[in-house]
Amino acid sequence: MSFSPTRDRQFKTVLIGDTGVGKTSIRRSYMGKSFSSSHIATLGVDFAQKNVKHKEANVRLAIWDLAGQHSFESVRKHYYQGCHSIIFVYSVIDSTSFINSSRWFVEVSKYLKPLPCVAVLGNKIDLRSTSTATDVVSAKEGEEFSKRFDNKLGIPVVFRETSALTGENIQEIFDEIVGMMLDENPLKYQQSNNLRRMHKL
Ligand SMILES: Nc1nc2c(ncn2[C@@H]2O[C@H](COP(=O)(O)OP(=O)(O)OP(=O)(O)O)[C@@H](O)[C@H]2O)c(=O)[nH]1
Ligand SMILES: [Mg+2]
Repeated sequence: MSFSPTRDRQFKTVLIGDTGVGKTSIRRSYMGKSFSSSHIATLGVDFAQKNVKHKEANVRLAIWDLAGQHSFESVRKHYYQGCHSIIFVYSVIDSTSFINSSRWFVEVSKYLKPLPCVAVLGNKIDLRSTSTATDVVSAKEGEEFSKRFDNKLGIPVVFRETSALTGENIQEIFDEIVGMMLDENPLKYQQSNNLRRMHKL
């Protein structure tokens, strides 16, 4: 698909969440790359770009995959600016990462006003049935957290449970995110900002 900056749409999204929840693995799965079972912590940021067709629109999606370690906040803050969506990721077998989603909300709210549309992903569902942890996160808990964006802040939100290992819901969630960004950024507004944003990716 060839990209035309005047005709097509350009969107930026960021993946955030605790270290080890699977942000890089989700990005890699979406890009069609093989799953890696080792955790090589992202240092600062990683980036990927994909051209996708959504209904009639051609979209170039830039995905910034931010390091989850809290010490990298000074790096992350530069990448929130100009985002069209935020993807919060936690692991369903790590309740601390779920509780910390509220901390991620606080961090991103500091740098991005108003917040754009949001996706909440409960990742590693392939491990839930075999996990020995007593405090796995249920789909209901994840959904309740995500509903706060819509109910309290009026921000469009989508919630899904995913597995970067099996690929479950990965393509689907990115399709939904692109759909939300298109709805939230009508073409007229987008065209006037397209070129400027291209250079700020
Ligand atoms: N079984 C299973 N393992 C996963 C899944 N997603 C990620 N992992 C594993 O979890 C570990 C951490 O994954 P990463 O994708 O590197 O995590 P991250 O969120 O990018 O971590 P940071 O870069 O440190 O912020 C790796 O060992 C992955 O193989 C999943 O859906 N299922
Ligand atoms: Mg990573």
